[in-house]
Amino acid sequence: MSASTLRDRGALNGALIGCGFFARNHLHAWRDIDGANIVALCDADESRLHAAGREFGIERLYTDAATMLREERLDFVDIATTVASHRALVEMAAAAGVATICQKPFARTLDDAYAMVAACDEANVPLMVHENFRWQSAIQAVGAALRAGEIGKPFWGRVSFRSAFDVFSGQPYLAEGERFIVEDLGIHILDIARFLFGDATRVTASTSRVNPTIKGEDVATIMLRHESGVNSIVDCSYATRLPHDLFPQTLIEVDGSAGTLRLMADYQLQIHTTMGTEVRDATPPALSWASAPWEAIQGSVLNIQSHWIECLRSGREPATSGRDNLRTLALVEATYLSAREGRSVECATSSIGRLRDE
Ligand code: NAD
Ligand code: 89V
Repeated sequence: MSASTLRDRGALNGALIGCGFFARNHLHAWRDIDGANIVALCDADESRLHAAGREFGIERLYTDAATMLREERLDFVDIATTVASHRALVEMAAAAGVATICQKPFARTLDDAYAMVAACDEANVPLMVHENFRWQSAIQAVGAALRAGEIGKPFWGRVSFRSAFDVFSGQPYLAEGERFIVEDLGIHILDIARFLFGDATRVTASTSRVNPTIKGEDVATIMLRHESGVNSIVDCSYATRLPHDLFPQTLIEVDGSAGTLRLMADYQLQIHTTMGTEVRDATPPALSWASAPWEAIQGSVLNIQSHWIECLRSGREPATSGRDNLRTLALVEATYLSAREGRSVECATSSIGRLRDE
C-alpha cells in the first residue's frame, strides 16, 4: 500500500511473527502507539503463540506465516524471530506486498541481507531493521548534542558496553553459536558508532572468549576509521565483573575541537567546554510496562516502532532501513575478518553505496 494511502488511514494493522523472549517488548510498545494495532500473531510454537495471544488480547493466531500473510489484510508485519528465519520471512512478506520490520541481526551473511533488501525494493515495500539501540533516549541525546556542535568537530570517540549480566538465561541460543558478542551485541554498538560518527571505512579488531561454557567470543575490541575523520574504539564484553553492573548501558566518550562529551554511568551526560561543565540527566522515561534492568532498551523499542509508523505515513525511509543496516552488517563482517586474520580490513561501502543509488 502506498505512503499516500497510508497517510490518510486510521490505525495501521500489523502482525507480529515470533512470540518469544523479546517480542513481549514489541507487543507492549505497539499497545502504547496510537495509530497501530497488532491484529494477528504467528509463532511456530503453539504454546508461546497462545500465551502471547492471551496476554495481549489478540485472537487471530497462526502457526504458519505464509497462511497468516494470505488470510490477513496487513499494512505491516513485525518479524521478531531469531536470525535463521529472517531471510525466508522477509522475502515472504515482500512477495505478499507487506511493509516489513525485521529484528537484528538482520541476516547471517551480507549476501542474504542484499537479497532481502532487493526483494523489498522489487516489491516496493518499506523495510526497517529493528536496530533499536541508537533509539535509546540517552543515545539520541548524545547524537543531538554532537549534531548541534556543542563540542565542536568530533575527532575521537569510544562507545563501550561492558558487563557480566547473564544474558544466557533469557536467550539460551546466545551460548550456542560460533559467533556471539559481535553478532549479537557488538552489532548495536557498531551501529551507534555509525550513528554518531558516520560510516567507517577501516576496521581493526581483536576478539576473545573468557567464559568457557559458551561457544562464541564474549569480548571484542574494535578500532574504526570513519569517513568523517573520527577515529573510534568500540569495545564490548560480557565477561566484565563490576561492583555496579551497568547492563544494558552503553558508555560514550567523544573528544571534539571545542570540548568533550561523556555519557557516564546511570545516563549522566556531561558536556565540557571552555564555558564550563554541564551534567544532564538522560535517564530513560518510565514506561508502565518497563522492567529493570531493561528500561533503556524498552524505551528504545517504543521509539523505533513510533518512528516506523511515522515513516509509513510520510513515505520517508526509516533511519535503520534494510539498506542502512547493510553498512552495520558490513562492520560486523569486517570485525570477524580482522580478528581472524590479525589485520586491518577495508569496508566495502562503495558496493553498498551502489545499491543505495540504484
Ligand atoms: P526466541 O527464541 O525467544 O523467540 C523467537 C520465536 O520465534 C520463537 O518462539 C520461535 O518459535 C519463533 N519462530 C522462529 N522461526 C519462526 C518461523 N519461521 N515462523 C514462526 N515463528 C518462528 O528469541 P528472542 O530472544 O525473542 O530473539 C528474537 C530476536 O530478537 C533475535 O534476532 C534477537 O537477536 C533479537 N533481540 C533483540 C534485542 C534488542 O534489544 N534489539 C534483545 C533481545 C533479542
Ligand atoms: O540487544 C540484544 O540483542 C540482546 C542483548 C542486549 C541481551 O545483548 O541480545
